Amino acid sequence: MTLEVLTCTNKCFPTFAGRKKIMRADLFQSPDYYGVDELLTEEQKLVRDSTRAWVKKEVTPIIEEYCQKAEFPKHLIKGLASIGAFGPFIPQEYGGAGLDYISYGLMMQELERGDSGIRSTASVQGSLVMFPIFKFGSEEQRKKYLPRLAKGEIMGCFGLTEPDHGSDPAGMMTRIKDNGDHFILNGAKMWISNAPFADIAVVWAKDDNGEIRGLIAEKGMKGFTSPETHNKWSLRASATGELVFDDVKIPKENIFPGVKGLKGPLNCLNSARYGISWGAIGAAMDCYDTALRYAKERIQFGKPIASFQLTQKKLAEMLTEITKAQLLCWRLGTLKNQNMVTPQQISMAKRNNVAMALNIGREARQVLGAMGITGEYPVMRHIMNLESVITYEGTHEIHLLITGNEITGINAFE
Ligand code: TGC
Ligand code: FAD
Repeated sequence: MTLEVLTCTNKCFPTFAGRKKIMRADLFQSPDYYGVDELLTEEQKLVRDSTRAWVKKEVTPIIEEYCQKAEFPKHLIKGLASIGAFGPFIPQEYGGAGLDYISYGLMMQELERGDSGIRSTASVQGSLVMFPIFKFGSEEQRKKYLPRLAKGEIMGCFGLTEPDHGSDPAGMMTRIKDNGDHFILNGAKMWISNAPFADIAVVWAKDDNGEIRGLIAEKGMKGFTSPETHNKWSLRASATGELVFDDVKIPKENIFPGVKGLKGPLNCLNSARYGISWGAIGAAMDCYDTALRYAKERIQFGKPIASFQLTQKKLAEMLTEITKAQLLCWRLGTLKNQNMVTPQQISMAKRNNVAMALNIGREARQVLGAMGITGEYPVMRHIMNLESVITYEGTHEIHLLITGNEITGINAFE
């Protein structure tokens, strides 16, 4: 950063306050080293560009403040709905945008370029709440919930993880007991995104036969509470909470008729993990773009730090990894559009791209020196967010073991 571009005080020496005026501006430019844009349709580019414009206008100006005060910016819900971020791939007859999976991925990329917490809210609403209702729900459930979820009139959350069962959801303790015309739900879910403000929860619980069933619990049902989880250093602009069920009466029409077993929630995770593979590219691109601009402007030893070979190595490696991830996702999206993608291919992309983004974030922060630890730049916030993203939706280790199983035919979980 040169003295000339600084807004100086009238004594004309640089101050932190003077720098802040120019640092917060969102000057993001997306890297596209291999011309991946040429592989996209006009509609896909339109979805990407309009989401990017919305993020620049609505998310970037406010996200740091909400992150600092650890609050989800609820006022963005209507805007997210208006750009079609809730269930982009759900057919239009149920209120979705009816888009293809590359468009969905690009939308998640742009939202996570703004903040992982904003992408999380869209992922949960679309892939973990609307998807299971569409795929496993009755026609009555689809008509009752999907259009309102798409419009953001009601918000949902997804309860799979429990205090004692994270990577191993098959061991879940939450139970539904048949009680004539309804079930009685007991148990607790933990680390649930959007739980504190969600109107409905898609919950996974074992029935009297020990089979995993999916159901819709509604806020206001007696015995259902959702306390917020505080003191997070990560994903601070996203609300996380518990779901506690104490003898909650669940009407039988709230059970999903279309699925039994762990494959129910895991199918939802395939859709959300796919979106995260793209989302991570957004966070990585923002860190790279910030580091590149800073390195060209910051002068040390009389020249831009971008002129030092060690800085160039960092930037060149960042762009290489982003380019590889872009190609991985484009191919993954093409397979998904053809209904040919496997859960194992999604695991590979989720694992690779989140780790890639986290590494790029850490390198970018180094390039920014001390400025990298401040909220004046998005880099530290992205790093902190990605520490959750590498754990949720299957940890880095679990996805490696899914790939290991596929390669060797030997299941490390048994
Ligand atoms: P396993 O015996 O392998 O499988 C049980 C049944 O499920 C089927 N299956 C799948 N089906 C669809 N998609 C997949 N990806 C599937 N993986 C397995 C399998 O064929 C079998 O079917 P069937 O018919 O024979 O019964 O199960 P396991 O108990 O050994 O566990 C496997 C393991 C460890 C890979 C899995 O449980 C796992 O992925 N664990 C990680 C848990 C996880 O990802 N939790 C995420 C919680 S939600 C969340 O984090 C949201 S964050 C939201 C945000 O803010 O974005
Ligand atoms: P554990 O399963 O206890 O794992 C701890 C460590 O042990 C990890 O490093 C793991 O990789 C390792 N490990 C476990 N088993 C093995 C093994 N077999 N081999 C090698 N290593 C192993 N869940 C939901 O259901 N809904 C949500 O909306 C949701 N949102 C979340 C939001 C945030 C901010 C966070 C942080 C989590 C969220 N989760 C949600 C929970 C998330 O999915 C779990 O945290 C995740 O699945 C890991 O479970 P765990 O934290 O219990 O870790």
